[in-house]
Amino acid sequence: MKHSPKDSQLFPAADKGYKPGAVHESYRTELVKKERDVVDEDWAGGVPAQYGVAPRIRVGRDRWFNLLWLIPIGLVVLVAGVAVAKGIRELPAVQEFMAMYPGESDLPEGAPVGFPAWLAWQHFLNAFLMIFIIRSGVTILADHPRLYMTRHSTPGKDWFRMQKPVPADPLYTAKMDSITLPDGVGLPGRRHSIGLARWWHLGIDTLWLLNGIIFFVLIFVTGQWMRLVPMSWDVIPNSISVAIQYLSLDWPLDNGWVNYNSLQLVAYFITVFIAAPLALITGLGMSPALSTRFRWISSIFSIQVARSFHFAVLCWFVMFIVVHVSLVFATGALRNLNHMYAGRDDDSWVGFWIFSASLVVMIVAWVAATPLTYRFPRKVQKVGYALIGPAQKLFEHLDAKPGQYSEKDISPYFWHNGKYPSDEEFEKLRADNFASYRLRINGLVENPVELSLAELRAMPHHEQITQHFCIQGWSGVAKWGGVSMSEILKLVKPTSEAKWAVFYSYAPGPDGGIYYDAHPIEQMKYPLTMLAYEMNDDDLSFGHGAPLRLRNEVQLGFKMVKWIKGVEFVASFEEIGGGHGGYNNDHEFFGYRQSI
Ligand SMILES: Nc1nc2c(c(=O)[nH]1)N[C@H]1C(S)=C(S)[C@@H](COP(=O)(O)O)O[C@H]1N2
Ligand SMILES: [Mo]
Repeated sequence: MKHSPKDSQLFPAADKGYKPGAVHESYRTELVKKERDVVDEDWAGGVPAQYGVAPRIRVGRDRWFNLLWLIPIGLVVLVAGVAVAKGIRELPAVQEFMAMYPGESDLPEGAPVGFPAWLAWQHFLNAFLMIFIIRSGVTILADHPRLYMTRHSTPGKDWFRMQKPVPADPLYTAKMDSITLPDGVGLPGRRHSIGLARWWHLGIDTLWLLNGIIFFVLIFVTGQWMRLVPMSWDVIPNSISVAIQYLSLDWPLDNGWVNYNSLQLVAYFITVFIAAPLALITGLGMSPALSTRFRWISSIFSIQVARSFHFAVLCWFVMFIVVHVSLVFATGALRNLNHMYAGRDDDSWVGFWIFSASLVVMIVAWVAATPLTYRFPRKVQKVGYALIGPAQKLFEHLDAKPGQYSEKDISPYFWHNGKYPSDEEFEKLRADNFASYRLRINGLVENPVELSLAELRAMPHHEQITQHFCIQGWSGVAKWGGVSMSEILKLVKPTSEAKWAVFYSYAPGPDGGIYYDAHPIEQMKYPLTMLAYEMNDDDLSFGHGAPLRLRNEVQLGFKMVKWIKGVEFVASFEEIGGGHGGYNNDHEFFGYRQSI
C-alpha cells in the first residue's frame, strides 16, 4: 500500500499538474468550479417550497394541540377576565385592597426623572435589531421545525413541531423536513436558507449584545436602574392591582415619566434582567464547541434543551413587544411617545413624528432585508462574518477531550441528512461490499496512499461516543469506530505547507458536483477526529456514510463528509471547488468556521 518516497519528492505540485498515476490524482476535478452568488429559483438544488403545518404542542403521548386555538381561547379568556375584573371591583374588600396597593411602589431617593437621549437611541436600536434577530431566528427554527426536551432528537418525542409527523421512510432526511417561511416573515425565509439566516442572526446578535452592554453600563452609572428593579415585595400586590385596573378597563393613572406602574416594572425587569441574558445563555448552550467542552453541563442543559428555552425566550419577546406596543398606544400615545422619542413630558406631536420617522426606517429595512439578501448573499455573509467571525474563531480552539459519553447516552434515533450517492460507480462498490473500495490520500504529503477497507481496519482501532450537531438544529449521540486521523497523518506525513485536509465524497451535492469539505489541519490531530467505518458497534450503514465518514467533534455536522473517497492535503482551499472551503460554503453560504 505504500508508495516510494521518491514519488513524493516530486509531489507537492498540486496546482501545477499531478504526476500520472491514480494515487496522485485530485478529486477536485469532480467539483463544480462555480460558487453561488445569488439566491434564485434553483436555490439548494431547486428544492420546492414546503410550508409545514401550524405550530402545535404535544399533549400526552401523541395528541397534538394546535396553537392557533390560543387566539379564540385568548379572546374568550380576555372577555371573561374583563367581566370578572369589573365585577370584583365592586367588592368592598377589593376596593380596600386597591386603596392600599394603588399600583406602584415608591422609588428610592434620588431616582432619575425622565429619559435621557442615550436611552431613546438605545430603545430604538434595540427594537430595530430585534426585527432581524426574530425573523432570522424563526428561519433557523424552520430548518428543523421541531423542539425536544432531552439531548436526543427522537421523532414523536418532540414537544413542539411546525411540521407533519416524521414519515416511516428510514432514509428520510432532516433537509426533507425543513420548511419554507413567507419572505416577509422569515429572514431570508426560503426553504433551507439557514446559512444566510445564521449570518443575520449571529451578526445582528453581536450588535444587539453590544447595545445591551452599553445599556447595562449606562443604567448603573446614571441610576436609571432604580426605575427597572423592583425594590420591595409590595410590587406583587401592586401588580395584581394594576392587572385588575387594566382588565376592568379603568386604567391606572400612572406617569411613566417619573415611575412605572408595578406590572410595567415587572415586565421590564423580566425583559431586561432575565429574558435578555437568557437569550445569550441559551444561545451559547447551542454551541457544539461549548457543549463538547462542558460535557457535564451539556448532559442536562443539552443543545436541545437550550434550543427549547431559546424558543421560550423568543415567545416572551414577541409577547412583550405586542403587549408593550399596544399599551403605549392605548394609554396616552402622544405623551408616551414624547417620553421615549422626544425626551419631553407633554402632549405635543413631537414624539409622534420622531416615532413615525423611526417606523419608516424599520418598515423599509424590514421589506428590503429578504430581497437584498437574495440579491447579495455574499455581502450578507461578509458582514455577518466580520461581526461574529472573531468569536467563532475563539470557540474553534476549545479542544475536546475524548471519552465524553457512555453507552447509555447513545441516541435511540439518529437523523439522516444530505444527498445520497446513487451513481453506478458507487452502486458497484456497494454491491460487492466495498471489496474494491480504495481511500485515496494525497496532496501535500510525503507518502500518498490508497487504502482498502481491510487496510484501514488493520490500523489501530479507535472508538468514541460523541454528540453530533447538525446546523439545522437536531443532535444525536452515537458510538463511532474506525481510525484516528492522527494515525493517518503518521502514515502519509503531511508536509509543512499542508494547512487544510479536504475530504471528497462519492455523493453529489444538491447543486451539482461532488460533496466535499475542508478542515484545518490542527483539528486533524485532535484526539476525537477520526474516519469511522463503524457506528454503534455495527458496520456503518449506507445512510450514515458507508464505507467511511469523517468525525470532527468540534465542528457542525455538515462538515462530516460521508461516503468519503479521498482526502487531499492542501495549503489553501481557494483553488478547490468554488473556493470557500466546502460544498455548503460554496453553495449555501455556510462559513468554514462555524463551531458555534
Ligand atoms: N457526502 C455528504 N456528506 C454529508 C452530507 C451530504 O449532504 N453529503 N451532509 C452532512 C450533514 S448536513 C450532516 S448533519 C451529516 C449527517 O450525517 P448522518 O446522516 O449520519 O446523520 O452528514 C454530513 N455529511
Ligand atoms: Mo447538517
